Amino acid sequence: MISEYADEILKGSTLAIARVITWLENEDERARPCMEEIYPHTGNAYIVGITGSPGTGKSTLTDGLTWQIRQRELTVGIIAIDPSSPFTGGALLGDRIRMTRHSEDTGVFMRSMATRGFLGGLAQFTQGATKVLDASGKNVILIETVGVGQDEVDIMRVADTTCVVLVPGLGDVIQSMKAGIMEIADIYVVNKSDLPGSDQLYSEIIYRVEQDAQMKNRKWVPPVIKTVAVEGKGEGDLLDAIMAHRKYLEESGEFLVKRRERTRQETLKMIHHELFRIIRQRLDKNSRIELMVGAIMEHKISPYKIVEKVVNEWLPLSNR
Ligand SMILES: Nc1nc2c(ncn2[C@@H]2O[C@H](COP(=O)(O)OP(=O)(O)OP(=O)(O)O)[C@@H](O)[C@H]2O)c(=O)[nH]1
Ligand SMILES: [Mg+2]
Repeated sequence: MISEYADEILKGSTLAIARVITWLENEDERARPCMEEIYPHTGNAYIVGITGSPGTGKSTLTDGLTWQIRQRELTVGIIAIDPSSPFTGGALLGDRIRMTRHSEDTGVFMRSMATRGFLGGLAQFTQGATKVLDASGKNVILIETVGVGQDEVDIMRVADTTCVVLVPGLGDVIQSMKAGIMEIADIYVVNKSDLPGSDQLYSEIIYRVEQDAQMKNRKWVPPVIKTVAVEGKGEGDLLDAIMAHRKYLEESGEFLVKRRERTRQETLKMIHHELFRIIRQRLDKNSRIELMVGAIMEHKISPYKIVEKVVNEWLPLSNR
């Protein structure tokens, strides 16, 4: 039964892909044996992250980029981490994307995923979903995520190439470029280049990028690509830039270094997650955690002592 799903995924069945991604989403235990079986068939897809503030046109760009990739006869998997933002609202986004021109194309799998009410770690879910799409034979996987917080930085670590989308008129560009963007951006996209202020934004980013590259002695200087996603303009250039970055990574050897580091982080996170899940389950039993919290609140015991006690139950000092 379970390996049937693995088989179906390897054959590219949309139904099986959707089912197992739902398992991952719900932290359903049925996902694990399936993931184990498909794992040997992963590692072939190229993973592209697309991030930026709400409403910058990420979904429109993803759609155009998908079209460009399909023109080159490659298949596409899309994971959109839906911000459930007040701008669009959770359900709407999914509906909108399903209505795009790719909905009939079997070479494209699209999954929109709400952050609201999500059980597990988002980054961990994204990693899993990416592996499912990878094993199903999708050549390129696009991950759309909103914002530039720590969550997004974690999600973007899954990507081989990360595109940061900026638009004129948001006003917080300099601020957001300081806040971690420069660490993750391999390519900058100035979308909505039809709007006033886009030339200025473009020059500003180039200036900052070059300054940063010089200061940190970067070998890859992120290119800045102008697009008008609503008119389908510039997306071919964007795809060329992504391919150029891929070539750079592969030729410099950074590709393997990057993927190795990712594998290390993923493995550590999985161990962390699983240990925590087990301990959490036990602590929830008989409301033990509530008793502990009560005792801490009454200052009968310190949280430090509790941590020591709990850890000692599972990993006695003599074993460490
Ligand atoms: N003028 C202009 N509008 C654009 C362009 N690209 C997208 N838009 C519009 O910007 C709005 C937001 O586009 P989306 O693609 O939904 O943006 P998003 O970044 O995915 O939004 P969230 O997922 O809600 O963060 C829509 O109304 C688009 O039509 C562009 O190049 N120029
Ligand atoms: Mg979107």
